[in-house]
This record gives sequence, C-alpha cells and structure tokens, in this order.
Amino acid sequence: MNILVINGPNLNMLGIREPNIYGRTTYAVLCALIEDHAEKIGVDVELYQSNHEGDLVDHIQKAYNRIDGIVINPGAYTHTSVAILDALKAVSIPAVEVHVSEVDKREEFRQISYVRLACFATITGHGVNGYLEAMDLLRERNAG
Ligand code: DHK
Repeated sequence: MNILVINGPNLNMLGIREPNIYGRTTYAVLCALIEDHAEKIGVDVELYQSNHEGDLVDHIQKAYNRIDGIVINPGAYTHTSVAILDALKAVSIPAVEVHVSEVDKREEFRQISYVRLACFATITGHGVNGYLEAMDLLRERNAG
C-alpha cells in the first residue's frame, strides 16, 4: 500500500510556530515519525509539503492511479480551498483530514473545512500523533 502525506502552508514551521498551539515537534521530526510508523505498519509512504495552493492541487492529481490513501493537513487552505477539495474528489483516493490543533475549539473561521467533504475521517487536536492515527485508518480501510 502507498500512502501520501500532504502538508500545506506553514506546517514546515512546526516546532517553531506558536508552540503553545502546535507543539514543539519539528517538521523534520514529524517526517521521521511518519516514516518509522510506515515501516512498522508495513506501508510505503511519500511526504509532501508546500506553501502554495496550486502545488498542493498538482500533487494530489499526480497521486491518481499511484497512491492508495492520502493523509492531508491543508493548513489554512482547509478553510478556504475549493480547489483542494475538488482535486481530492477528482482522484477519488480515500483520504483522512488531520489537524494538529483542535480546530473545532478555535476561531470560528477554523471551524469550516472544505476538504472534510472529500475525507472519510477527520482527526483534530491529537498533535503530530494524528498523522500516525490517520495512516492506521487508511491501512485498516485498505485491508478491508
Ligand atoms: C494548521 C494550520 O496551519 C492552520 O491554518 C489550521 C492546522 C489548523 C492544524 O491544526 O494543523 O487552522
């Protein structure tokens, strides 16, 4: 099974940005945790991060016919991007939405998620562990 983990804007600043909200784990450590977890559960994983909406759309499109499951944290684009939602719908790959923070308990604008409409599960507020939980969900779903 091939899993693609996509992170949107400012997630490359994990560990530096607002640690009271996003924690102290850096993006590099997150990538290492994801790679270790992939090995543990027996899946192949690809990681991608971009601060640009169109790049995220391009990368989702490139997953078509190649990737079996997507973990996506679109960062701020969660709350604005119809284009990312449409890309996920277009490729029709099972996807899980992840947020490090508890978005549903933050500002009102963070409580709107477009991508959620194309995801079969959402994990919020579990810190970086949320990514690993999302991989488990995709693995279970893939196993049937
Ligand atoms: C990350 C961001 O960058 C914010 O724009 C979202 C999300 C929340 C997170 O919790 O991972 O609002």
